[in-house]
Amino acid sequence: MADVPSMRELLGDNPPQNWGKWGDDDEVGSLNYLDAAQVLRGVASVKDGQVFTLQCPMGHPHGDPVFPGREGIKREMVWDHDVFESGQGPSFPGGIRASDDKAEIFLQGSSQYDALGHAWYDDTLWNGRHADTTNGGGMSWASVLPIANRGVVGRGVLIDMARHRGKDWLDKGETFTHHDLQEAAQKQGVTIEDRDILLVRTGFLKYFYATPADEFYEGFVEPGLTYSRELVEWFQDKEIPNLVTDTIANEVTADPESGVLLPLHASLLRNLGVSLAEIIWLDDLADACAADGRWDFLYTAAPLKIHEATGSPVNPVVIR
Ligand code: UVW
Repeated sequence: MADVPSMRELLGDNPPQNWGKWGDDDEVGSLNYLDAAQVLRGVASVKDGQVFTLQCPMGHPHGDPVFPGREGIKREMVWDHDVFESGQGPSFPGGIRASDDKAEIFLQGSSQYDALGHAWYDDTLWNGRHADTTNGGGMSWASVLPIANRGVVGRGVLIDMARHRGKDWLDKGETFTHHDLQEAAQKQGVTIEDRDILLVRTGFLKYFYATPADEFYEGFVEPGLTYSRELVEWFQDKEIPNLVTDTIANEVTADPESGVLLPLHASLLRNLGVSLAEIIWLDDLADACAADGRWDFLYTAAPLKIHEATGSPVNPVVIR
């Protein structure tokens, strides 16, 4: 730990940054790139009318994939047949009965969008606001609500890194760069265009569901994109609004060279305002894309409108 540099030391004093670009009060960041022209570009990539929903189920019998320290949904029935039969349920005129349940969830514990204020360093969040805006019971700045209000719609492009490397899933800690993404894109016959919503499949969720939890979490380190200033500049130059992956945290868990944890959360989310969507199921979509060789589509997503929340469950819908 003593040898690990601080985030500032890793990213430098003048990292690529979009603070102020869309005004001092902006809370959705690079989603601003998704203007009407981008929506229409997404619509233009719909050819067959195939629909895919990308959420992982909450409460899967195998367990839910979550970052260590979090738990999957805890759901319980409030009304069921027995409750009514035992006379403990309400009695409604005419005799109608209903099932009802409630849940305790980590808002970052399922397929999710991160709020732009979700991760920070040097006490400062997206757009330069102080991290004390997370105090007091909720996020008074850059919560997930502005993203939920806005919605995410545009042309999505899927890069299948697992398929590219001939694997069912990438290994723990296996990394790749924007050069690898472009190489895979070229092999797939698709171009990552400016302002595309970038989906990257590693197969790691497939590994999660195929593996006992203790094996999956042992020495927890996911595969993923690895930090370099050049990679951040590539995101900036291409005006990527949203990174969507089938991993729990969108990037290799710890930067292999420095040991710094989640530097892309700092450099993409905090500094550029790139939205992060995590734990997104991409396997069925990838199979369909591989079958007909079309890797672009209309991507739509809207996290839940939860006041002052750090993130929210989401079920993105893709139409191709
Ligand atoms: C952490 O907050 C640690 O990760 P995530 O953004 O994946 O929820």
